[in-house]
Amino acid sequence: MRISRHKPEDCACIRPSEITAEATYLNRRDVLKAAVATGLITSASGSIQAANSQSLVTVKNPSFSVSDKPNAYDEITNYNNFYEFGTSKEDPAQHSGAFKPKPWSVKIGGECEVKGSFTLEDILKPHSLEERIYRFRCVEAWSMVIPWVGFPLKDLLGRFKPTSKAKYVAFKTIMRPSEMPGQRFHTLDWPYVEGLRMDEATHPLSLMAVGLYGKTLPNQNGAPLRLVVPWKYGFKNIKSIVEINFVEKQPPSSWNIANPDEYGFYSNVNPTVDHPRWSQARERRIGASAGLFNARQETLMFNGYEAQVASLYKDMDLRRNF
Ligand SMILES: Nc1nc2c(c(=O)[nH]1)N[C@H]1C(S)=C(S)[C@@H](COP(=O)(O)O)O[C@H]1N2
Ligand SMILES: [Mo]
Repeated sequence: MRISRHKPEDCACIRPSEITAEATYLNRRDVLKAAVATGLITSASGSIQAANSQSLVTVKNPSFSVSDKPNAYDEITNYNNFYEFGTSKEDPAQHSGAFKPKPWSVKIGGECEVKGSFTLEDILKPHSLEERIYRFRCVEAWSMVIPWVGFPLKDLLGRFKPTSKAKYVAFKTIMRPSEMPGQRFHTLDWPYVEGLRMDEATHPLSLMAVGLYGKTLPNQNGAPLRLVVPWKYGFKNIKSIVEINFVEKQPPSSWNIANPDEYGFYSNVNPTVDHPRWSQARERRIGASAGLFNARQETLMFNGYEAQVASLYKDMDLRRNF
C-alpha cells in the first residue's frame, strides 16, 4: 500500500504572500504584466499564469452563496492540491505554466443516450454562468471561501439523457505527463478519477466550475473544467476533467485507491468522524489572523450545508460510509 502524502494542517504560520488582498494582487498583476511586456522578466511564475485568465460574464447567485468573507485571489491560486503538478501546496502555481487548457474536449459515455466527444465550447454553450461563494474544506483540516464561477452539474448531465441504469457518475482528469510534471512520478494512480452517486451529482449545490473571481480557472485550480461539491472534502473536487461516464456500480476514486482506510467513497465533511491520523473537529481558515493562537474554528457537519444535503444520507451509517 502506498503511504498517503496528505498531512494534517497544524501550522499556524502563513507566509506574507498568502495574505495579499485581491486589490493588491491586481495591482501587482498589472505591474508584472507591464514587466513582461517590456521584456524585464519572463512569464514563469504562478501569478503571471493566473493573470492569463480571461474575464467571464456571470450573474451572482446569493441564494447559493455563504456570507463568509471570501479568501483573496492570491490565497486561492497559490495554496493548492493538484498532484499532477507536484505534492506541495506551492507546486501547482509554480509548475503548471506549461499546461494548455485550450483546445479542450470532454468524452461522455456509459449509461446515457447522448454520447461522444464534446468541445469545451459545446459543453458551455447552453449554460449561463453564475458566481457562487462556497465554503471549501480540505481533508487536511484547512478551509477557504471561494467565489466559484460555474453552472449546475445537473443541467450538464441532463443533456446526455442518462438511462435508468445510471446510478453513479464517474469523472476522469486528463493524462498529460509532458505538461504535468507530477504525472512522471507514481504519487497516485494516474489518471486521477472520482465519482458521485447520481443523486449527489444532480443536487442543486453540485457545480461544474469554469472560473473563480469572475475569471477563467487558472491551471493550478483545475482549468478549464472542474467539479465543486461543497459538502465533501476537497479531494472529491476533481480538476481538469476530460471524461464523464454514467455507470451502474460505484466507481473508483483516486484517494480511496491510494489509501482505502483513510479515504472512503463518500468523503462527506464530517466533524464527528476523525481521519485515522487526525481529528476533523476543527479547521484552519486560510488567511485568518493566525499568528499567536493558531486560530481554528469548528468544522460544521457537511461543511455547513447540512440543511440542504443531510437527506441524501438519512438511511446511511456515516461511520461505515465515511
Ligand atoms: N486531478 C486532481 N484533482 C484534484 C486534486 C489532485 O491532486 N488532482 N486534489 C484535490 C484536493 S486534495 C483538493 S483539497 C482540491 C484543491 O482544489 P484547489 O487547489 O482549487 O483549492 O482539489 C482536488 N482535486
Ligand atoms: Mo485536499
